[in-house]
Amino acid sequence: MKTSVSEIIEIGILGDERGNLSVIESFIHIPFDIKRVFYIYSTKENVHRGFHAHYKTRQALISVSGSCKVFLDNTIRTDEVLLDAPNKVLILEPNDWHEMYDFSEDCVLLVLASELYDSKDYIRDYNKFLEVYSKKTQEV
Ligand code: T46
Repeated sequence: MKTSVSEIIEIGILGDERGNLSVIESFIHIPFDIKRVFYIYSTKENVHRGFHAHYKTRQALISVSGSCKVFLDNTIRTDEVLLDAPNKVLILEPNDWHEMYDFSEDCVLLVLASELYDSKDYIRDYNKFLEVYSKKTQEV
């Protein structure tokens, strides 16, 4: 388990007179195979989402439109990341407790995930998260 909280990858912007295009390929730009894609949008004012970690799933978060903030906690460190550009990719490891908030009205938060959806992969109780990860994170 890594001990640094946030890993931000800046991907290239392929621009020409028509506008921009950015690309994310498994194992080239992000360190896992993409099995699932979902996106969060039309988020109401003052909404906070997330409040969990995972057992197995690794994820990449990109605000492809607008902006939002992500709070991260890996039991050793906490961090707050502003996702405000479509070429900024936040890698979330399973042991990153995360909360998303301050969504702009036009925010479209794209999430690439390493696993298919499984509700049993979620740790939604903060004390359980500490129990599962505090020792493992310190062992690195
Ligand atoms: C995460 C953050 C960044 C599904 O049925 N399939 C799916 O693939 C997903 C992602 C969700 N759902 C269902 C489960 C809930 O009934 O959609 C509903 C909303 O999901 P949730 O409350 O988990 O949404 P967030 O924004 O709290 O968390 C989501 C992801 O679930 C989670 O993996 O890391 O975005």
